[in-house]
Amino acid sequence: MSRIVTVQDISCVGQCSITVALPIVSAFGVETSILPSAVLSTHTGGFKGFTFRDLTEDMPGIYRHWHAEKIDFDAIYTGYLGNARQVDYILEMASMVLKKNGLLIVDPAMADYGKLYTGFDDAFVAEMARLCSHADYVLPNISEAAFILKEKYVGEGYDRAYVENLCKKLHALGAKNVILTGVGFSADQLGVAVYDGKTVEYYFNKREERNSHGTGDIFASVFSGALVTGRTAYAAAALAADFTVKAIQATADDPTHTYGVKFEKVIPFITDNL
Ligand code: PXL
Repeated sequence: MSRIVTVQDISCVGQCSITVALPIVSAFGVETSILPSAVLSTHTGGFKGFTFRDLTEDMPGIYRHWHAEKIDFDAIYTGYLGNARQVDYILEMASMVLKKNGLLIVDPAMADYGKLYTGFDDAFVAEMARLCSHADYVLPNISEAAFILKEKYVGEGYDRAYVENLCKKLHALGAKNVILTGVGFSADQLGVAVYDGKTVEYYFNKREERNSHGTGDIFASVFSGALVTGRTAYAAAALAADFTVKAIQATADDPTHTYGVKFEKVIPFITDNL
């Protein structure tokens, strides 16, 4: 059985980050440990006055303890980080507790629609780019890829050359495999591009009307669970895309539910297909 540790924040309310990763990765039958990067009362998208406790300085003590206890992991899966200094700690942690041939999966959760999330700046982007350069798998959306590479963000109307340039440059940066999310070449299509350094493959669904918060975290969690249980990157990305669409659809009957999506209702889609 695999053991994975996920490094991201605890947004106490908000259906994102650790509150998504724990149930989803666990649904694959994978033991899921956590290293919280920060504790917030809610996520930062659309709430005002949220609390924020930065846990950067707790991190080294936590993974050094694991190392002393000879606890190690098949994968480290990182998401939203509370501070640029956490990148050095994650790399040290990987050198101490990631198994030989273990996977570093990095979701550079920091931007959407061409804008950085509240609280992030260029220095943070530079450190996230450095973390991506060490990753076995990176899972940026187009905004995050553009920030990391200092490329122009194009919201719509881009072509395959634009998408494949982002994939190839992320690979040239050092990321061994690239899963670029939020890709669509027409108004009714949305999906992913998967690049292993040789070929770019696409997987699309019909685009849902609603833009929803936390879907990047849901995608990355399904992808990570599927990958460590033996699926190929393409199959894991396709499953993650399908799950994310179903979670958005499961929320469609409740227009007042705006801060996240009801992924809980879709967990059987994972367990029924194991
Ligand atoms: O869903 C990404 C995410 C995770 N954690 C926090 C966030 C966001 C996006 O805004 O604010 C705290």
